[in-house]
Amino acid sequence: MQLFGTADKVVLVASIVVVAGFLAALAGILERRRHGLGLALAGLAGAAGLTAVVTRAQASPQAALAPIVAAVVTMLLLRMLIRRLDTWVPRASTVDEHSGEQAPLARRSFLNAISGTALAAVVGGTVTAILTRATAVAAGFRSSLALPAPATPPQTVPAGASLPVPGISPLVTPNTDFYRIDTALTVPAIDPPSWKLKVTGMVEREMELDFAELLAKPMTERHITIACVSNNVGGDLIGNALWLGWPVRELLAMAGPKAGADMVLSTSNDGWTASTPLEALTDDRDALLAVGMNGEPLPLEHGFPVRMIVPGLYGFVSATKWLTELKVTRFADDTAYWTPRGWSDHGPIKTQSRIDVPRSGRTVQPGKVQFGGVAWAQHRGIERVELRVNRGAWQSAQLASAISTDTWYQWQIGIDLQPGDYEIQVRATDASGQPQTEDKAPVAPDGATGYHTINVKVA
Ligand SMILES: Nc1nc2c(c(=O)[nH]1)N[C@H]1C(S)=C(S)[C@@H](COP(=O)(O)O)O[C@H]1N2
Ligand SMILES: [Mo]
Repeated sequence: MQLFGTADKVVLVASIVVVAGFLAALAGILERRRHGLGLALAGLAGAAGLTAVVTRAQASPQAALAPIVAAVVTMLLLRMLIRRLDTWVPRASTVDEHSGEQAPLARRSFLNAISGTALAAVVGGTVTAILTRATAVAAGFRSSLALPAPATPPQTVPAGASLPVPGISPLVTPNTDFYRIDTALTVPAIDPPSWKLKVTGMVEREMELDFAELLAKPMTERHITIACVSNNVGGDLIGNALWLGWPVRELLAMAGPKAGADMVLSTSNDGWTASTPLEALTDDRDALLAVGMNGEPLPLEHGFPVRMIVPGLYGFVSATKWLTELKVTRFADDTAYWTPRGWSDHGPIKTQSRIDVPRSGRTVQPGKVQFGGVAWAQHRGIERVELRVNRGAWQSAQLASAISTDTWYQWQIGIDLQPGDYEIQVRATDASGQPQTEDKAPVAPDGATGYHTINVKVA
């Protein structure tokens, strides 16, 4: 989340492959030096893997099986391959100058062992695939799921909300283009019949809700723009979707929060947690227990079957995917996943704006240059967007009509530019009249600030 952004999983998996390859080579060399040494290394690696697996929040017996099977298979193969290799090419200490004639046969048996290894890898892979069929099961449930119609339909999207500017971010982000941020290495696979949401903690009545009960509730459908606190100024960790769900406030009203509670700690199936102010879940802003995204069931990677969506708050303090529990509590008593890792316990979204076109570094034609982009200040709304060229006077852009204050706004402006190099900056002002700050702040602990700045060459 901090270092590699959305590439973190690719980097992690690539490093695991490199480290595993290195360890395997090392085990081979050690085992060849001295029988037992390489086996010990394989055993150690297996034990490390087992520890990593069983200390995870959603540890299952099947999960523990993988590192054990892998370690045992590795040790058997290592022993067999080194024995074969020893008969083919005797180790230095036992070299017999006259055993050369044995080589072709020994060589064949070593090659057989290698193909045996390949076969074992295929069998192992198949077994793993069977063990991870849970994903296919969840995907199957998802594709046959019929979402209920909303009792409260979405706000109508005003005709002028989408501006005809080529290259501008679409007003509604398609699911396939929607940014994804989470700590899950493999996407949790939850089949709806086994899903349950618990309401616990400082409540009059603890509650439990299953998926069928949730789908039977009167649903609300709303466009809401969610954003990641790790989004750099000008970054793309933000998206706007049409979410279908049951307002969290209805469930909390049934449970009855006790006096003194000020936070809801939401937990996901994989143990990740978020701290959301109780107020944001009980006021009229339509914080949702979402089951639908842009007219479809939630995609697995966006939280299937149920996630939270809260207008106005960064995802890390509100948008829990694969949701399983809501604990009503106090900020003084409970801490969410990112808080001890250098991030805030509160995360209201900061007013921001972005230039989508032209892209920074582009060369454009002299004359009227078309600029366009998006601005957001969820739950407050945007009043004005302005651009300035080479730090000159601010010029007002045309601001498109809003779907609601909980979504981003498109803007556009044409500016006459003669040949030359230009620095262009954008700033938004929220509906309370507060302009976004020019002061640069990093993403941690509670969101980046500063003006999105691009450079264009006119020629
Ligand atoms: N279970 C779980 N939910 C999570 C997270 C996570 O790591 N695990 N990350 C959060 C963060 S930081 C963000 S910005 C949003 C992103 O939601 P998306 O991946 O659907 O865009 O999910 C939130 N929900
Ligand atoms: Mo995030």
